[in-house]
Amino acid sequence: MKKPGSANSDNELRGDYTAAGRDYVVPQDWDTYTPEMHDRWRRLHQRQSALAEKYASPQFLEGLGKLDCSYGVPRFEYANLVLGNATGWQLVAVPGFIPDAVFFDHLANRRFPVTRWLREESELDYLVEPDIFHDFFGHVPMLLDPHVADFLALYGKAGERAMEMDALPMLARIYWYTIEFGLIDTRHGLKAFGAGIVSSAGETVFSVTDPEVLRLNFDPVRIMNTAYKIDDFQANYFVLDSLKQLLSELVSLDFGPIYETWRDKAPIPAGTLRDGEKPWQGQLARKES
Ligand code: HBI
Ligand code: FE
Repeated sequence: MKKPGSANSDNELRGDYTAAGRDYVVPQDWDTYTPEMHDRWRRLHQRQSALAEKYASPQFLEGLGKLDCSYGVPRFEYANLVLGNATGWQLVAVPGFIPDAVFFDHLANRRFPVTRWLREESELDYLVEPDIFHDFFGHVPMLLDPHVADFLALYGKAGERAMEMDALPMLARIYWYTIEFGLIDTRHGLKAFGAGIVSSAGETVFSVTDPEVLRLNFDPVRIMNTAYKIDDFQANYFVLDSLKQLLSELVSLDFGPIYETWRDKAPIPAGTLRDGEKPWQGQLARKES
């Protein structure tokens, strides 16, 4: 990971880290968001919530409905009332990307770090780093789901061992292919629940309607060995049968031997079906105009 730095120069992370302590938590300073920013949030929210109605999972929609964040940049202290009651999670504001160990420690303690800055007008469709729209709109609705809530805390607790064992990339792929880019098979067809998908207009439609892209059944060990893309739509997605599967298949897994077996081997390139492997087969979502 890159070292957190100051605002906006090449190779440095965006965001102001000067006020950040050891836990990287900063005040949200909600009063400093401008009317232009609130308007930009409203437009992003409107576009993505309309797409979510068609293509996102019921749990995402249920969570989004409880957050009441369509009017402008949301206040974390209000969301925390809803979250605290539902699953015991709390949001903390951070300047942007934070070091792995700090990130894991927050998650292990049911604190979700949310970036405080909002993307620029020229970046409505695409950006690499997480901003407040990605972090809040994408992640917070799912934190209201009890399975995701418990899974993420468990993921946070798993971080330390993965770092000690030099296997962080393997663990990080679990997060990537579920929390960020996960799909779920529902009675109403294929739906998206990953934050990276639901916060992106293009990928929301692509991930659940494209007839060509590779989709595989959820399989934690396969996921830990699958490379991913950070600057383009994913070349493969993993499909859950239910959010319960996140916990049921992961709590029983002994990560130590898995890390030892694969950490020094090259991962499977994204988008590759291996010999004898069967892709996920089920009902795609229909592309609506
Ligand atoms: N920091 N703010 C922020 N958001 C992330 O998603 C994040 C991070 N630091 C580390 C990190 N993700 C990942 O590298 C870990 O999940 C491995
Ligand atoms: Fe994210």
